[in-house]
Formats: sequence, structure tokens, C-alpha cells
Amino acid sequence: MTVATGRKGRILKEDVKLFIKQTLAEGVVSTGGAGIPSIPAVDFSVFGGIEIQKLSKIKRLTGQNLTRVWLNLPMVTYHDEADITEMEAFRIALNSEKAKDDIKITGLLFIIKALVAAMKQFPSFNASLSSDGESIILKQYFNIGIAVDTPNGLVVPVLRDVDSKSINQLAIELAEKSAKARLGKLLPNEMQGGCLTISSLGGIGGTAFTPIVNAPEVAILGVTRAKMQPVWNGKEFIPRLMLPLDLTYDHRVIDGAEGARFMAVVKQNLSDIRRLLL
Ligand code: CAO
Repeated sequence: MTVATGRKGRILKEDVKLFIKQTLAEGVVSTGGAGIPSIPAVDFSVFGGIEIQKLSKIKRLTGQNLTRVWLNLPMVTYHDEADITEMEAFRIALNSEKAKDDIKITGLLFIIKALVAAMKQFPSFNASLSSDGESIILKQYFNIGIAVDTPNGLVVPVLRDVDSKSINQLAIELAEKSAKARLGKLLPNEMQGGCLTISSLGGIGGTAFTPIVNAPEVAILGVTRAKMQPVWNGKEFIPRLMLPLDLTYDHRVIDGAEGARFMAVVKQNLSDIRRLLL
């Protein structure tokens, strides 16, 4: 707390200097602002051996952005599962027709398409809240960000105009962009202009997680590993390949019912990909 020592309560240069000195002495490691108490610094070496590693620039910037989003957005995560048994059979058949060095078709490409088809039905998912919070800006383009894990941290290249591209085109583009991301060669404009982001951990595992919205987007779709499960069809249990999906959305823009309806459409699109032709 600063004490103004000047005449009539004026803040002097010395007061400002003292304030800065006091703040630094408190050992602030992170602060969310808005009066949120900071996490105190701890001397871990008191308890055992330690090594200090500098965070990469990407990690530092991502950290700042995630904290900003966490503090500003009232977020809800909705979990569901899509039956991708037929989609997976089609994907495997497609890949078996391809030459050895052709780009592989992964399930993520169908998820991108299924998502964009749902965004067309639910424009509020392809929107941003204006900075004064008074209006919604609806977008007429469909750009999808894909979270890519790199040695230096998380980056989100953006696939542009996904609605007008084929699965094969998207496969080539995603392979190029993720390779560039991993080499740290993405240009800033290749990470801008996203409408909605997908964070897929499916190649690694998981049953569910709660991704953080990549604001000013209003939602993010998390994907974890598909798994064979017994599903009751009214008469018997049948084995179906089920894909877990996690939708986090900004509750200021999207209502719970809207989120659930949106996911029902994403699921429908994935369960019967012929719908993507409609
Ligand atoms: N269920 C089951 N298997 C899956 C799957 C899923 N949901 N998603 C991917 N797989 C499989 C793929 O089919 C592939 O299998 P094969 O090697 O047998 O062909 C394997 O897992 C690897 O897939 P991939 O990760 O190379 O490809 P992708 O298109 O699914 O994903 C990319 C591309 C760039 C998103 C991914 O490589 C990546 O970086 N993921 C991590 C993103 C991340 O860190 N998100 C966290 C953000 S929040 O902190």
C-alpha cells in the first residue's frame, strides 16, 4: 500500500519509488490483477536440490494469455461422446487406398469438417463479443485453429476457409502447418484470424479434459482418445467406437442448452459423415 507523503495528499516521486520497491520485495511470481492476491515466492532450495530453467517465449506468452482468459471469461465445459464407428471404417479404407508416402487422413480432419457444419447452423459459435461487451460480432468465414504441441510450447496455427476445402486439401495443410509449428517457423499471420479452436489429445490418450477458450473466440473443442465401448441398442450391447468430446464455451455468449444442441449436431455429423454433404 502506498502512502502519499506530499502536501494535501499528493503522491511524490519518492512515494512511487517506495511502492515499486515494496512490491518487488513482496516477491510476486504471478499476479492476476483485479485485487487477486499473488502467489508468494518460496525458496524451494530449503527443501532439497533444485534447477532453474527459463520458460520459452511461447510458454511465457501463452501463460499470460491463458491467465487473461481464465480471469475474464465465465467458462463452462460440456462433455459428450460421438459414435465414430463408421467414420473410422471409412478413414481406414481411405488410407489403405493411398500410396505409402501420401499424407495420412486422421480423424481430426473429419472433426474439423463436422465442427464447421455445426457452426453454420449455430452462428453464435462463429462469433466474438465486442470489447465493450454490448454486441456480438458474427463472422462469415470459417477459420479453425488447431492446437499443436511443440518442443517450445503450445501454438495454434489457423486453417483458413475450411468450409471450401476438401478433406485431402486440409490433410496437406494441417501436415504443413503442424510441421512448421514444430520447427518454430510459423509466421504471426498464420496464427491469426481463428474462429474456433480444436485441441486434440487423441493421439496421446485421455478420457476428458477442460480446455481453455482461445479468446476472443467463444468456444474450443477438446478431443481425447476414441475407445471401443459396449453400447445398448435396445436389444443388446454392441461394440461401437466412441470419441470423447469436450466443449468449453464462454457463457456470456452461449447458453448451456445451446452448447448441448451444438454438440448434438457435431456428434450427428461425426456419426454419419454423409451429413457433411448436405
Ligand atoms: N482417438 C484415437 N486415436 C487418435 C485420435 C483419437 N481421438 N486422434 C489421433 N489418433 C491417432 C491417429 O489416428 C494417429 O494414429 P496412427 O499413428 O496409428 O495413424 C495417431 O493418433 C497420431 O495422430 P496425430 O496426433 O499425428 O494426428 P492428428 O491429426 O490427430 O493431430 C495434431 C494433429 C497437430 C493436433 C497433434 O499432432 C498434436 O499436436 N496434438 C497435441 C495438441 C495439444 O497439445 N493440445 C493441448 C492443448 S491444451 O494445453
